[in-house]
Amino acid sequence: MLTLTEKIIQKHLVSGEMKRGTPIQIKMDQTLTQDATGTMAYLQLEAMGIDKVKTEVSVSYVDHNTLQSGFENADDHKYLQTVANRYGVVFSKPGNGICHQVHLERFAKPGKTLLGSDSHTPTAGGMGSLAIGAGGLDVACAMAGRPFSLVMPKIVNVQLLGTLPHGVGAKDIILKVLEIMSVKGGVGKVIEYSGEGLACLSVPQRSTITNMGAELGATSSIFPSDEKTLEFLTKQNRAGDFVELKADEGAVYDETIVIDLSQLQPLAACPHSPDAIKTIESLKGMKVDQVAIGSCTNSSFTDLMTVANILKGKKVHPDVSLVLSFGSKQVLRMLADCGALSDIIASGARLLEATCGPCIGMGQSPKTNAVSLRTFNRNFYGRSGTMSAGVYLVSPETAAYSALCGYIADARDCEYEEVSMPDSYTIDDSMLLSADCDWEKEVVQGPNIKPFPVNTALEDTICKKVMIKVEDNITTDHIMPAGAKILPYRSNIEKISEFAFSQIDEQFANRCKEHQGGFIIARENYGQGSSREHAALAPMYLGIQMVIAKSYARIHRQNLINSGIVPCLFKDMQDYESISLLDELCVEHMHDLAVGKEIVVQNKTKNSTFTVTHDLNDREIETLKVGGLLNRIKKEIA
Ligand code: MIC
Ligand code: SF4
Repeated sequence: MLTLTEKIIQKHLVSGEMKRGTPIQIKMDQTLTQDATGTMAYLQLEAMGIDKVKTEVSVSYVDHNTLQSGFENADDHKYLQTVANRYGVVFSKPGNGICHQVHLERFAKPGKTLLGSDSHTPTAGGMGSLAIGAGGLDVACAMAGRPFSLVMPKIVNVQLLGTLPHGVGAKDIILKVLEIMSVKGGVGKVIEYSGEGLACLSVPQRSTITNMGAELGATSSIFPSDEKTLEFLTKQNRAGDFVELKADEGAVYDETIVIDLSQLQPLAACPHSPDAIKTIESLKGMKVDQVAIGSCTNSSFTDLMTVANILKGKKVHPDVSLVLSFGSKQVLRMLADCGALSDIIASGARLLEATCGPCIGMGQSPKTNAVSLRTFNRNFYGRSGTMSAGVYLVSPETAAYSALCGYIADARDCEYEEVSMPDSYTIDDSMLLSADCDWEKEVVQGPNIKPFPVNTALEDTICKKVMIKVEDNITTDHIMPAGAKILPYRSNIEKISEFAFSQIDEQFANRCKEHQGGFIIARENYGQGSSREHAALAPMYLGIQMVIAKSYARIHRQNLINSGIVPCLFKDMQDYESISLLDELCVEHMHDLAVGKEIVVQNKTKNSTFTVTHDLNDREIETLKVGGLLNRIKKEIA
């Protein structure tokens, strides 16, 4: 009796046993990268010296960084296009859409595994694919045909009952799950959805839910592949990709959560965390300055048709700036063809291209102290580009109706026509450049693209100072912010490292330079959020050798190890309390690092000693000892 997750893992298992909590390796059928993490991933792939990618399909998307305000973005795009051509990777041109939306439309398949260098890769779980986010180097390894290492996850069953009421969206389901489980409740788990409530959810709606499963810290989220999956695939002219998939009757889950959809209310995640959930009823009437609709969570054709139906014949409130970005060219073109785009424009909405846009801080930063309602998945402090703004994450229904009202409003009070799936999707893959690899063509690497920085082997004794001490739930946006100013340097670690932790500690980079790096001290869920390995590479470049925290988010922990930074665990939070900024800490015998072996830390400044633990396995220890994954692979190849 197996869960759906176990069935897919079993088919892809390369090593290990499906015993929860133990290390396993699985084969990856598909990969995806996006531009902000992709340049590093392809530089790493080039360093591996393979002739062609070994996956069934690998796609390189350009969706994050498309403003091209200087030569930097354009350099990155050209490199990505030519390197894709060289290695047999499909290239999705800028403007073709957000990676997760396009992948769902054109590539994701039930029962397949997908590894993506973006934390929202589990979006494809909406059609029964086991899709996992990871750092760029892990994705490069998967492209080179290496199995992906992970810990066999626990499996949570979320049973959905009933049907969604008018004015309540799929977004409200995942916000409810976030309220129940919190931003760290999903670490080490896959969230599997089941129950009669599935019948009212289309693939795009299911994908809203699996997308934002990333905010639970979950390894992945997945829905069964059923008649709704077949309907979506058929309408995308891909019926041949369908296979039916579900958990066995009597499969054993580690946890079960039951949600009655008919009882669900519209919800919002309040500043600054996706799990700070309140009902719209309790927020109703709060004045709104900006409404932003789009992102990989809520920019499907059906989502934006719903928005168009709410806006139709009405005007956006004079005090509100409403901005829309589209999930894909397919979505945009279909809205144009059916006239809905005209309704949207007539309402006074502002339009952006089919990219991540304001979700990653590429423009549309709200005004000082603004209330910004967004259909996105993250509302971390500062991510919008305006430190004093408060971002509320809501459904497209709530967002559109509130944009008309000028205050937070309950879409259950709004009359609009419900949207059903289109009869068919418009297929036009002309912005997807084929994966025929062309050996002759040169890989073009402009001056913005600097070599991938490689760490040196682990030192036996580390005697260094504490460079920063931070609180719970530090996000990768805190560690390595994004936005229009910083994102153009994603291919230049030396330059981007100047911005590490800049939103919470402007002196971090300078301090590291002055002391040649040292330690980071943190609390729970360190590194939640994005898959950006820059959040490990920049600290590594600045000389950080060890992080001591209470717990880590999965992808960031792996990125630290891949970069050769040792992630240790506090045994006792009194020890955290005892450490101050610039204390000198010493650890010895790091070459004897072994599974389960504690590490003694001397605090030379405080004249005290404490022990820390780690949960590293043999493979991870080996990686750390040689100074990171790239060194290890090079050694293996040699
Ligand atoms: C995000 O939503 O934070 C991003 C930007 O898509 C990141 C990837 C990145 O930082 O490039 C993610 O989710 O992994
Ligand atoms: Fe892009 Fe935002 Fe989705 Fe990240 S969360 S992939 S920035 S749309």
